[in-house]
Amino acid sequence: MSEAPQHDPTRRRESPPVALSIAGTDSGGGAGMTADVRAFAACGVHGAVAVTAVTVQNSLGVSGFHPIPPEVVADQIRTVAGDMGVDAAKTGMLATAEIIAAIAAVCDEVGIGSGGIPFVVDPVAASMHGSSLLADDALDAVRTQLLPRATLVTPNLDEIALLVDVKVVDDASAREAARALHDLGAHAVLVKGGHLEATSGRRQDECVDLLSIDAVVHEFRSPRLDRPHTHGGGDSLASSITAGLARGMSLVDAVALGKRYITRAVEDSYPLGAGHGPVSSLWAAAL
Ligand code: PXL
Repeated sequence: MSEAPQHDPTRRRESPPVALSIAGTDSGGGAGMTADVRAFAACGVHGAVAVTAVTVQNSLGVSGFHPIPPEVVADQIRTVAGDMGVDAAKTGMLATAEIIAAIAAVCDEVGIGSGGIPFVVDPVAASMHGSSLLADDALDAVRTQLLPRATLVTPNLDEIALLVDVKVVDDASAREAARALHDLGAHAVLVKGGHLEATSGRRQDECVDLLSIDAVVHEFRSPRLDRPHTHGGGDSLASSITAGLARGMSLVDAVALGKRYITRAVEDSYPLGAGHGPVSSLWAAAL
């Protein structure tokens, strides 16, 4: 018979590393900062949040979003950084150019990004159902105000096409996309091959992500899992990498952690509602 867990009433933990999610909410609990905070916890990191927008959504899609005033977004970042400190930060849905400008200014103020506190930019443009989560005139703000501050940018193939007008179809175009994103100022680029059709020379059963650091390229291979419920997958990969950076890992080790996390989360993804369910972190529950 297994023994009951021993509790030590005198035990006090040290503060864990802190990661900050600068992102939108998802009322369905699948994506955005809801996914980020779950990934942070599963990867051993405390999650703080600066909410950029409230979305109204369920498994069938996003039916509305309401941006938070830019100064309130900035104040959330300032107040967290000034008290508990931030070991790494990550952006997701940012909604408007004004919010991006406020984030850029406060990041400079508190030392996030630009070679200081690791700063992961996940350039979220749309939901998996195609709803826009970023105003059209805000793309340029991502290019000019976020990428130059980014330790790592984690675009999917659609976001690459929007940001640098490169259609990624193979390894050569993935490297071209990474170079174009470096040219915009990003220190490192993760080109996620998950949506890339298997082409000649590529195995059907794996997806390959390219991590380019100062134009030195590392490949990450993982099994290609055919699952219908992948809502929040991109957010979860970027936030688990952020957790690794908050723990003091190198970029290569943090991306390896992120790949382990997302592979398991997609493997365990579950149906919810009538539409797309989320990737899961429930397997990480130890109790
Ligand atoms: O997965 C991208 C994303 C990010 N943030 C929020 C979202 C979504 C997708 O729906 O709703 C708030």
